[in-house]
Amino acid sequence: MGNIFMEFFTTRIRVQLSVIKPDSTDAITVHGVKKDNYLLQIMQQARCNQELEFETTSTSWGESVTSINGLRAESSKREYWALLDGTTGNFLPLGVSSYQPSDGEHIVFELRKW
Ligand code: B12
Repeated sequence: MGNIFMEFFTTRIRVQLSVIKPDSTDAITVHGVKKDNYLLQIMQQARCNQELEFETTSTSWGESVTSINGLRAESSKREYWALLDGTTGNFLPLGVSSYQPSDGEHIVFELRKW
């Protein structure tokens, strides 16, 4: 039942996003994220705040990130936007439309080659 009382009790979390480009790094913190939101929804919230720009394409695995902050991954150059855990440096196990970050998590988008 989505009434105003439910909204009041919704747990909010904070997620840090970093975008690593060849010549610069952009870092933002997205506040007031609803717990259990997918990473894609958090990115959309950051886009609403005009702190992030991105594009995705639909695939059988969900949404694939193709461009961030004006930098497009060129598959002809074997480039892609990798999604990394900022603490461990490990790859996230899921794409942006499946992964649900937890409170205080730091996510890194890095342009890489395969
Ligand atoms: C090769 C591959 C890649 C290559 C694709 C480029 C290429 N041309 O080779 C690269 C290295 C780019 C890649 C990236 C990622 N991948 Co990948 N990838 C695969 C793999 C091994 C084969 C895909 C394939 O070629 N299928 C055959 C073709 C004919 O089918 P297709 O649907 O057209 O394939 C395309 C999509 O699969 C897409 N793609 C590949 N990986 C992913 C991941 C996501 C989340 C999405 C939406 C699309 C996508 O790229 C393919 C080529 O265009 C699969 C495992 C598998 N066996 O399917 C994992 C797999 C799909 N990838 C996976 C993951 C997690 C990722 C990343 C999120 C990893 C990361 N943390 O950065 C990123 C995507 C980030 C983003 N930008 O959104 C997971 C998805 C799990 C899930 N349920 O979400 C899989 C299942 C591997 C696994 N078991 O963990 N991947």
